[in-house]
Amino acid sequence: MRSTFITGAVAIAPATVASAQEVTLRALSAFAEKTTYSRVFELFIERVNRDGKGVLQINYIGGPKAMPPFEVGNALKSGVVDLANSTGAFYTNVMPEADSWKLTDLYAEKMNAIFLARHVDGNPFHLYLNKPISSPDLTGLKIRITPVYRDFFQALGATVVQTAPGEVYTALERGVVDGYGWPITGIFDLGWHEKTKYRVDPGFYTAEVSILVNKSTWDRLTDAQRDLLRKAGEQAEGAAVTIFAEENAKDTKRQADAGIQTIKLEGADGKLYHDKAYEAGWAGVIRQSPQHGAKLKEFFAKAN
Ligand code: 173
Repeated sequence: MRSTFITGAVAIAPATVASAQEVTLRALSAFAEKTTYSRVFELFIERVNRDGKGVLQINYIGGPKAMPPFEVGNALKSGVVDLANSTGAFYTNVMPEADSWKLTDLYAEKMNAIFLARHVDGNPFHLYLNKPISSPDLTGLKIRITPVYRDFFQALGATVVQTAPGEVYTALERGVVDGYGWPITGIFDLGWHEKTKYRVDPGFYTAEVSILVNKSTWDRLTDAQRDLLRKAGEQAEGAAVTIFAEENAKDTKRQADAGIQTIKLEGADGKLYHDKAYEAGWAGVIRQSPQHGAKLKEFFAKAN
């Protein structure tokens, strides 16, 4: 039997996987509980637990209070947890290619994971600032990042500081950073609007948050148990574009109402900003994964 794993304040007991009878899987979210990027996952868990009596139940351990987001990838890989709600940017330590997403084969090969469902889509990232800019030049600015933004913001001259979402508020409050990268939705969840003066438009890329299952766990499940997870996953994935179209509009208005001003990079500046995002983004993917990066660009870059 695996030993109990202790992380932060929470002791995580090993899963009981016995094929034919009800199985209980342990789940973590890399995002704070009940916030924008955990909500669909929490609904997914409710659905599985409601429909899965006698088949499969999920024990939701929680968010970053239970484990720091950048450690969740390893916890999933090793089977310390069976399911994880996370985004590629949080597990590039385990799988560098995750930053460019959607490589179902690589998930099994590199992370011992099954990519169950992407429940965030059509959700652009933005740069948020406390100091104004008048062109796509971030020279002299310190910006909070994850791997998602690193190459782009560095290409624009920024000094970058990687933090988990849970540290953004304090970093802003103490002036450790002058701004941060984050999608269009969710800045109200952790109170960042209080410390944010500007949002830079246009947005760039699209955020990805997904439910992953440890592959060894997956292989031990019965067809009925897998089916339950697949169905709940499909439901979550199917709803993503519609949910985020609404959420994006809602939070854009809420930001304006909260007094966050929009810095619109238009014309040549807007084009340069957009083009740099993709150019620097792809250069970064290819640098981090010489083996798969170029191929990924072939598959994905058309959409840009
Ligand atoms: O900014 C982040 O922490 C990050 O990379 C991310 C990715 C997807 C959704 C929200 C945030």
